[in-house]
Amino acid sequence: MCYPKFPEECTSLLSKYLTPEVFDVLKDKRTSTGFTLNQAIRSGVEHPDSGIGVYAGDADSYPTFAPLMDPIIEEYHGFKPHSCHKINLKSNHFIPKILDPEGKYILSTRIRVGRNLKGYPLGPGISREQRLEVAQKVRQVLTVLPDDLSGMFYPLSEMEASIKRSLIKDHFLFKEGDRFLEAAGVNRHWPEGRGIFHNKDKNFLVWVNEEDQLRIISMEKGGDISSVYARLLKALRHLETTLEFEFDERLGYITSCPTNLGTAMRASVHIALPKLGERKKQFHRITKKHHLQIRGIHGEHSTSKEGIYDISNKRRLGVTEPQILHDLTEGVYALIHAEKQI
Ligand code: ADP
Ligand code: DAR
Repeated sequence: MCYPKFPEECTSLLSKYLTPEVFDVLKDKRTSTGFTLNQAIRSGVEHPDSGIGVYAGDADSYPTFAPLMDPIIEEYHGFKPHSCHKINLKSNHFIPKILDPEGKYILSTRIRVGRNLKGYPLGPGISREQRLEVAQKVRQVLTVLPDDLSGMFYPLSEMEASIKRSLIKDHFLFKEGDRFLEAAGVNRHWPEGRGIFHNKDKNFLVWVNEEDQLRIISMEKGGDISSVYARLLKALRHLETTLEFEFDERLGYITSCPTNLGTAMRASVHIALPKLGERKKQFHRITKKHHLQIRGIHGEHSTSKEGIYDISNKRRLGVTEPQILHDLTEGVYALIHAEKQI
């Protein structure tokens, strides 16, 4: 394996931190499941427009490739190597704030967490048989969820194209063919072992074997972050009684992309900010101050439409879940205030 060449304009954290010295230390290393540096960096080498450019093939990838992973984690999350992640899912310390009483700005709210089963490799490194085993185990647990969480699992391989298109259009189902995930080996044997669980109201959903083995999602129209969060906590309490998730004292919940470590939580609102959207500097100044990220209405790598944006927390590691919701609440409050002022 030779040292990869990154184009001048490449700004990925991989290109910044994979120095020739780090490469020499890591190039022949393998993790406990045999995952290599070449596999971990393939996405960022094939796609120099990556923001990060590296994926973990198993939990052991983080200690094995630490000279590369740690500086990327530190820069993305602002997380010091000697720090320890703190989880706070037990109590609802989040103090809700009425953000949009007339419903003029916030169209919908979604909170998701990524989880991976303990003892299995992650998406980039998992085998076909292991991925099917994960799907089977998760499906068994999902299909016995009680009350308002109860619903059905829909394997992607048995889903009609028209249903798939409509679920994606309505923001319920993951998009397919992400080139970064493709290059990382996450999409191998697609669509085998992939699917979506959702309840009758489609306000509780679980993606199975997309970028992570589970993406556990609570979402609803409007801006009631508290109600969305309470449903997610209830679902997690149920799932944690039977499923054991990959967890590390320092890095929190283990995920295939380093940007999702820790809480693995992304809390977002779809919000109409047509005037502020025309003032990019002011828009980004407010989101940066509250550690927020701007995405388009179809999630990552998509564009906004009619002044509607996906606003969500950037940091997931080194912050607790209530702190993430606090960042989002305060940030959205400031964005709505700025929109009203214009
Ligand atoms: P993830 O949040 O799982 O990392 P994406 O950013 O790709 O992934 O978003 C996944 C889907 O969820 C996309 O269709 C996106 O439009 C939708 N989505 C995200 N936030 C919201 C929201 N607040 N309301 C409705 N849909 C949302
Ligand atoms: N596209 C990859 C991943 C960035 C974070 N998004 C995730 N994990 N979905 C990149 O390096 O830009």
